Amino acid sequence: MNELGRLEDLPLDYRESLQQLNLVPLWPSLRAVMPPHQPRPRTQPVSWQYKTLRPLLMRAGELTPIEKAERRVLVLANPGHGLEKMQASSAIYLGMQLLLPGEWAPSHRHTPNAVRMIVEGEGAYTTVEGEKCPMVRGDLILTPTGLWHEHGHDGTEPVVWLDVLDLPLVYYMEAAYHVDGPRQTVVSSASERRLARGGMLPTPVFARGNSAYPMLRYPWAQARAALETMAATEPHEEVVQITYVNPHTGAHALNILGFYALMLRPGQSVTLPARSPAAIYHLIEGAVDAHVMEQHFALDEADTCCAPGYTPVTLRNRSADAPAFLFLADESPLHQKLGVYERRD
Ligand code: GTQ
Repeated sequence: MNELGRLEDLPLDYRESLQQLNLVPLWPSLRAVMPPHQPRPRTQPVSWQYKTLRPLLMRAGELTPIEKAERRVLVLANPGHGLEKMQASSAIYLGMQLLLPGEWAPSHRHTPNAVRMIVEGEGAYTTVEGEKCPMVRGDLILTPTGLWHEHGHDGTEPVVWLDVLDLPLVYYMEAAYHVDGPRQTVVSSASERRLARGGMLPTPVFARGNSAYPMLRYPWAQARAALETMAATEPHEEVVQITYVNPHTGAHALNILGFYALMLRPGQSVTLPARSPAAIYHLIEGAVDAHVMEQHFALDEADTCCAPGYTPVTLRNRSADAPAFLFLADESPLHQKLGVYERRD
């Protein structure tokens, strides 16, 4: 590959003339914006230990009342992007949110899509567009773009969940904004029960237009049971994984980020192939070693790590007699829709 001309090779008066007219020569920057064969991600392999993060989150509970925070969140920021950017990867935002008993995080809606993965505690709920979704450890709750959502807590212990948003992408698009709203009236609950039978959908004849997001809560008990059934009935399947989908369309549950649950059999090790999207790994249950590039992360329950795209990730269950369960989020739907998705074996 031949060397391209540098900016310094150009006469100063020429560079100044270009600059004054808002013009830039491509060739000095061409290799940087499109490096040979594969990108150079800013996203670094990073892990966040729940044990070390939790006391700081609880301290935020003492330092900042919910009225002063609206959402009391510590953002899991990737230093490769600069902490102030609040990005785990180019498209993924991660935050640990704390709600204390009796607290209320008021209703709003925004353009970025969000999901919650419940980490700890009982008695909290999110109301999404009038549907009350109880928060139970391991549940996945969607708050898709534009839908009203608010969080409440009737229990007695702190509740913590992991927020996953496509905020960095929507912000980059200059399309991120929010609107505050009044407290919602609860009109329904349990979309997950209406839609819990695989291959069979409710078919109302006289109902009007269905929501683009028919299922808002994916209970962990059902996801875990699906994984255990898959592991038992498909013993030769190397990767025991489910994708959270929209049950009406079979497509990813949200448009931009993909969400999955993965089970490692006792003692199992799997290497997920290099794919273009970045991904995050959050341990719901068990003990797992994650190997990303030159980094080794010993994940315990509620720990989270991230991996850039274009790199394989090895996951190993450290227990020889118990399964391990992970929640994954990645940028696959975005890459697939844009036609840039790749797998490299
Ligand atoms: O709970 O609505 O972590 O609006 C960031 C922005 C959570 C939320 C975040 C949000 C929320």
